[in-house]
Amino acid sequence: MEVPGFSYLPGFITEAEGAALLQYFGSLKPLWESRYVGEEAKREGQGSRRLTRPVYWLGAWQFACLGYYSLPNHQHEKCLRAEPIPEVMQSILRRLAPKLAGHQDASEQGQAPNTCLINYYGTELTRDRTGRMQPVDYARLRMHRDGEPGPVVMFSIGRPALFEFVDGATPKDPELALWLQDRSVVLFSGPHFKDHLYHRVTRVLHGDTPAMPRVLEGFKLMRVSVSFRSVPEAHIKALREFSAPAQAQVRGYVEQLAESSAHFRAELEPR
Ligand SMILES: O=C(O)CCC(=O)C(=O)O
Repeated sequence: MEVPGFSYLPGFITEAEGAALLQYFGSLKPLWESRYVGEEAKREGQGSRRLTRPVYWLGAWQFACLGYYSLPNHQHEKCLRAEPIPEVMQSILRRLAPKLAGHQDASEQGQAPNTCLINYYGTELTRDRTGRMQPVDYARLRMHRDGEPGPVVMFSIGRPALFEFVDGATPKDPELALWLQDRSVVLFSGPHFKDHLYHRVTRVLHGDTPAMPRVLEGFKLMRVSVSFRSVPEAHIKALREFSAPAQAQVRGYVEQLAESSAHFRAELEPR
């Protein structure tokens, strides 16, 4: 499907690439971040604003508690240098370059995305009031806009997901809704799809194929999406370059990441 500012490419990712991506997603330990930490969390009620899904960022990590990168006012202390985008993703992005060029304005031509958000959608086994374990479906993403400049590229792996674009004034009535299939790619850009409409994921279909890796205890993974964006390199900083309050906000998360990541272990080492 192709309309100005939106492209949907079913089956763009090959079976071999899909398998390599799944193996890679399974090698990461995603974080289930909260929007508030520390004193703010106490005010809001601890855990009350957990994100709807565990996430992992590559290139630059944007922590929910610091707010996300967006132009023109949220550029500083939003992006912590993260692990590089792996070759399996880079080679799919290289094949997408001509398509991406059609979504880029003159100043963006030739620019490849330098950061991405990996979303892990699934169900969590939670104890109900009687003490029984019940699966709770968290596989959705609230309506939002991505604030980084330029087009967004998204990969979908796993169960089909209902992806919608909505106008903020009429959110009950999607302007575009489609089921994103396993191994598909979406690109969107421009004043209408990127800057005016919001996008969201409202459902992920249950089922057992493709087989998904186990990433977190008590969590059944159903789908993974990767959304690639571009952030100016000058705005991506090491932890020690953040102010003391920003470092304090994210240190607990970086310590968690460091348990399975040499990159984040190095971030914590004194210089
Ligand atoms: O999961 C998806 O397909 C959408 C992801 C998304 O909207 C985002 O990462 O900003």
